[in-house]
Amino acid sequence: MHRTPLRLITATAAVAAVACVTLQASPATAQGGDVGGRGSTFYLNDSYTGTANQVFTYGDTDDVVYFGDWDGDGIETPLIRRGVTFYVRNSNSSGAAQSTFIYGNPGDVVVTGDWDGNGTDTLAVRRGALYYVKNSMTSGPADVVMGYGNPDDTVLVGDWDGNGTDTLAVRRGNAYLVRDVISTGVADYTFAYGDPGDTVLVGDWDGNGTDTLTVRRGNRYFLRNSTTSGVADAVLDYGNPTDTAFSGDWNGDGRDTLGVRRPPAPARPVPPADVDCANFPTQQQAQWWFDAYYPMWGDIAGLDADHDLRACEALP
Ligand SMILES: [Ca+2]
Ligand SMILES: [Ca+2]
Ligand SMILES: [Ca+2]
Ligand SMILES: [Ca+2]
Repeated sequence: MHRTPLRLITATAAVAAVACVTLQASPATAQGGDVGGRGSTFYLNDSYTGTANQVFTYGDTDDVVYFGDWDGDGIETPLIRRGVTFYVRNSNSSGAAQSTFIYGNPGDVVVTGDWDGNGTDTLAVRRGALYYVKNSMTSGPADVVMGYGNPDDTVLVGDWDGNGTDTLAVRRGNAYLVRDVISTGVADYTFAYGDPGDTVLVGDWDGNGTDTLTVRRGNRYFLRNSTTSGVADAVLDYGNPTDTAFSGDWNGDGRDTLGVRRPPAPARPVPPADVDCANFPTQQQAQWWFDAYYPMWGDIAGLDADHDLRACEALP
């Protein structure tokens, strides 16, 4: 697929050496696999500003979620997996699944990509070093079975050569072994990027049609626009260090940007409304109650008439 022209990404530094930044733990994720994390709310950003411009809910907090272009309109949207059933949604908006289908076995590892270059992303099931590639979102046998890498390799999916088809790369530490065809064989080339412990994302950051890597450390992202060894082309901060981040083209402009998945906020206790100082035998007990609710709800029970943050001062 031909992509839109390059647009420069605003970055906090033009170039930075990747290896000199302190590593921070963050959830593992990679384009092609499920996004990981928890939460049914998805915050998508079409640029690298501080606020998501598309926010919606889909599925349940603990669902396994993938993002891809299931209908070929250029926009990547969510897909939920529950066992062998996949629930497709083709817009980044809150709502129900638009179609469902069955594929693979419950224990299979699933990756997604546009294996045949027709513009739609579909599934491949991984069993060890074998990939059962399917070119349609339907039940039935695989279209291609291929072997690549070792059973314990981390696998990434991307269009590394920009020819419109997604293929595999396996990661070993900070080395990436890239293959540009969907067939059994050895790597076409290898490059190194970042540190072995880095979280990595795959995407077309500059919109030139080729997918490349970004490594993530905390809420800092080190973008590189070629699958070659070297330092970051751009560095930027986004979201919170605890976010589960993933990448995709949320608006069909040919450029991949970030999204985060967050679990719902913990339920807040509902403060009782009919409490007053007569409910407490001592000032200290009234104070405990007051201190529990005051930070979020204020003096809802009117225990601090003189507003000095001491509750029920007339109590013993
Ligand atoms: Ca789509
Ligand atoms: Ca396809
Ligand atoms: Ca390709
Ligand atoms: Ca690119």
